[in-house]
Amino acid sequence: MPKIQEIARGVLAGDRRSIARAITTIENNSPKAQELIASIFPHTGNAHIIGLTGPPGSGKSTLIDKIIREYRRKGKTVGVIAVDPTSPFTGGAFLGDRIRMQELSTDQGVFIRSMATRNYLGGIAKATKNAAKVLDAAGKDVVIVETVGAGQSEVEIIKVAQTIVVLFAPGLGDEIQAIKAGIMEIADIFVVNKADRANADKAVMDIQAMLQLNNKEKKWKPPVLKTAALTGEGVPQLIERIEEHRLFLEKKFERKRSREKAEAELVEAIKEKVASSIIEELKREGKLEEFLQKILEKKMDPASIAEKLLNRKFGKQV
Ligand SMILES: Nc1nc2c(ncn2[C@@H]2O[C@H](COP(=O)(O)OP(=O)(O)OP(=O)(O)O)[C@@H](O)[C@H]2O)c(=O)[nH]1
Ligand SMILES: [Mg+2]
Repeated sequence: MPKIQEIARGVLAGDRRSIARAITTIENNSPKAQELIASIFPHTGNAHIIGLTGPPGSGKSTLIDKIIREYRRKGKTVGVIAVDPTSPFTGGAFLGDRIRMQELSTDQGVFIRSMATRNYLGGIAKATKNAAKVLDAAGKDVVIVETVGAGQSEVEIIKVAQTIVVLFAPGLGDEIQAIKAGIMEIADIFVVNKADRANADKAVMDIQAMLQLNNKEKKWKPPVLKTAALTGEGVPQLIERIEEHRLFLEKKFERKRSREKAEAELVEAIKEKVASSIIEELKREGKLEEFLQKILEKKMDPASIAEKLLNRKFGKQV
């Protein structure tokens, strides 16, 4: 592996191998990852980051394939991060994605990468965010993050996006119920895919009914669109709405959203740094087990221990 600064320079030049190496560095979460992010960070903030989530099999990958082609037709470059919950070696869907996307992977304006959730144990949201930063710094105009909309961790992952697209397929009524918590509130655009199937209109109406209950006071009214990803029908309209949302953010909310995002990122970074430095210290002193034992024996609660440790580290004023 070349040095981090070399990788960073390669990323900024849009070099594919450097981008791949940068993301691998992030996946390994070594101290080098931070050095890398620090050096590319000033060059981020130009890409439009789109999150696309939905139940398994709703057609996310098929749709992304068509979205990429549409953006390419418009002369825009695209990066994709597919956060895949299945093993990269046995997952059928992943294999399908691979074959479909292989054709696109010879296009220099496209970069596609799968990241398997099992490797991260909770850190996947951070890894995804940083991988998106790499593609942003590499000059991609659009970065798409694909996740399977299932639980809280997916909500965390998808929050890295500026525009969140939630995909459904007709007849997946139960899934609509299952993922509606959390995801429904943060969706900017709803898509009912497989519009070629019966019940597509019913699914559109179901979502619209749900939105009427939820979104009364929002300035951006999430549209509900239909697509047929296999044929590409409805994709240009979807891109139009995504662009509209981007302009909406730029005009009205971007500063606020970015500020909130900056704050959330800072809080996250502080938490991580403080926690790991205290835990490392306890490990070095051989005291970690002692404190864990206190919790297990109900002699002290975790919050009180945390306070004690913070006081010790920073003095009483904390
Ligand atoms: N009839 C119909 N089938 C579709 C459409 N879009 C996708 N499919 C099919 O639905 C299946 C799942 O598509 P994928 O794109 O792999 O779905 P996904 O949401 O990425 O799936 P996971 O990544 O496994 O969660 C495939 O067999 C697709 O060919 C569509 O518009 N109409
Ligand atoms: Mg997929």
